[in-house]
Amino acid sequence: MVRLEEIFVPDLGDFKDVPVIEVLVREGQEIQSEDPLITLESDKATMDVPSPVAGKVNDLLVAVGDKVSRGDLILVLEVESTAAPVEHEPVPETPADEAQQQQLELNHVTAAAPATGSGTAAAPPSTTETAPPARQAAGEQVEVEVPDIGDFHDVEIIEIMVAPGDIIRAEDPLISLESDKATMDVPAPLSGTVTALRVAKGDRVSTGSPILMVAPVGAAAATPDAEPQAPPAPTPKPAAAAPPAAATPPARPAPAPPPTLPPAVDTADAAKAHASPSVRRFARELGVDLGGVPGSGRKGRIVKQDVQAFVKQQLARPSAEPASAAPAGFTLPEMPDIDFAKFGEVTVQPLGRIKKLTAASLHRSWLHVPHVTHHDEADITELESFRKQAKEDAERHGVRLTMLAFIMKACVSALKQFPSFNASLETGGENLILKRYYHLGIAVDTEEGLVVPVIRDVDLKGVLDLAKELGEVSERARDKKLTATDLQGGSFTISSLGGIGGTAFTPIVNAPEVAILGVSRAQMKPVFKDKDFVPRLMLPLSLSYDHRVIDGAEAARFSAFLTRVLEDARRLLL
Ligand code: CAO
Repeated sequence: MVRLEEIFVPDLGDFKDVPVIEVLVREGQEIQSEDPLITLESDKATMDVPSPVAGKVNDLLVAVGDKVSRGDLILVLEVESTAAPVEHEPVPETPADEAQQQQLELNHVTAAAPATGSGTAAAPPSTTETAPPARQAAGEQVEVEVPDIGDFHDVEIIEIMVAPGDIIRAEDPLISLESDKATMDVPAPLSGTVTALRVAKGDRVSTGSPILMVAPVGAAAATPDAEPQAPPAPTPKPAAAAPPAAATPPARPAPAPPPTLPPAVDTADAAKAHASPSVRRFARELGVDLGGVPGSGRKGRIVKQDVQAFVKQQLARPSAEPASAAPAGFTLPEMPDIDFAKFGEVTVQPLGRIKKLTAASLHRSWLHVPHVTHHDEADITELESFRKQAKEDAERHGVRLTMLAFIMKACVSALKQFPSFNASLETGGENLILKRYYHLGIAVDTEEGLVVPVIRDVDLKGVLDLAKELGEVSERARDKKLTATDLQGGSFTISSLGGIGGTAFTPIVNAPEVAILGVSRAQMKPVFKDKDFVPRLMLPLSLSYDHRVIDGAEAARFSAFLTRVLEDARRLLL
């Protein structure tokens, strides 16, 4: 048995004729208590109107653009007749659909008071949504903290998705953190209104750092003259799910991945876009960068329909249109989901955590960085004969002296000569950040996948010390003993496949670095020298670079310099 409940606009304080900027439900949809029904936007605040009861939308009576005031009918809900009775508030007379009135008994229920900024009504505080890491603070507010992010410390906040006055729902992303290896969103542990931010973009946070204050649903933004309203049925919410850690073997069990959030579409323009958390989430689900979506709401606010229209427009584009003509930030259409078992036997092998994190970070670099790879060869005949002589001596000291240690030193010489290769592009593309340190990332192949530990201060260390550290760090990588610190702070990366084989490849820049050196297997080759072909040991080098920062000619000069240093090891002493 069901009964029908009419849901009215609750007390909006002094506000009247407030435009509906979003309708968040449709007819036939099952909704839960507290689900937002519509979003209103006054001159002063944006407010979601939540449902006071669970049920199925029977009749939707408002549309985007309508103007509503207290007591206006929003929709009619089919509610289980066994559902707990809801506190009623007297509402102005509003005729419901007469035919329905004849069929079923109608109850009048006012939606829970929206949590808003100043000047609106508020409901009694709810204490049901204070699960960690949201901590109950003074009065009715809750402090939300960074959840357990594993071994990561001082992780940079690259985006703040909410502002004071925003109404958020549990699981809405609050902030984005970026470590060297991963971007992770911190979701809201509860629904409510953001009352204050405790962080700013660019701040660095760790597990337990305060992020913001929230007035939980039903407890928000009380004003001295506020009238109490019937709160929605309390629904305990889970604690914020911990975001994934970066590609480092965990010293303790890995934190749970974020619930269902797709990867962030995190451009600077998206961060600036004027949109509610629910619209941001909707855009994320579709992979749309809000930075490219024109807003039709007041003051250019982006509403859900704008995102839908944007997607339709993109899908309608002729397929022959070049990708470069796409608006900035629009992400690629999804690949079709194919059932390969239709064509033959298959085995499904789950990807490990490192593989998944590496995939995300490589894909991000590939999409953000315009790559060019410059190929070259260095004559390392002399250097290799020197290495062989020194190798035995090194072995007596327990050190395996491979060519890579020399290549690291040679790279530092080249980076000093060409500082723009030891740099990062500032977000926004206005400045280049030149690094005065020489911390080299070394790609290490492990059973779990690729990891890139960083060897620090390569300029200050000798070749033997570097060879020793290289051996230790690659062993720790393979034994899953790297710490988060081992993976951070690189300024340039080397990926050497020389021990395996190959003549050339195109390494992907380890963004936000701007260049990476790929090393393939050295080979004896006939080289024309002084009117004769002579056998020389040639080392193939593949330098990939960010073309926004480095020109082709600069890359060719860097590469030529590097090969000269490798050809004459004495230059390493300079
Ligand atoms: N040409 C010829 N021989 C080479 C060589 C080269 N360019 N580089 C290494 N070798 C030789 C070494 O000298 C060593 O031989 P000896 O034992 O006779 O001295 C042998 O190959 C094995 O070397 P290695 O690979 O174990 O050691 P390394 O210091 O050269 O490299 C490391 C260390 C950790 C970089 C490497 O083991 C590794 O993991 N490489 C894979 C990196 C990777 O996966 N990159 C792809 C990333 S996608 O862009």
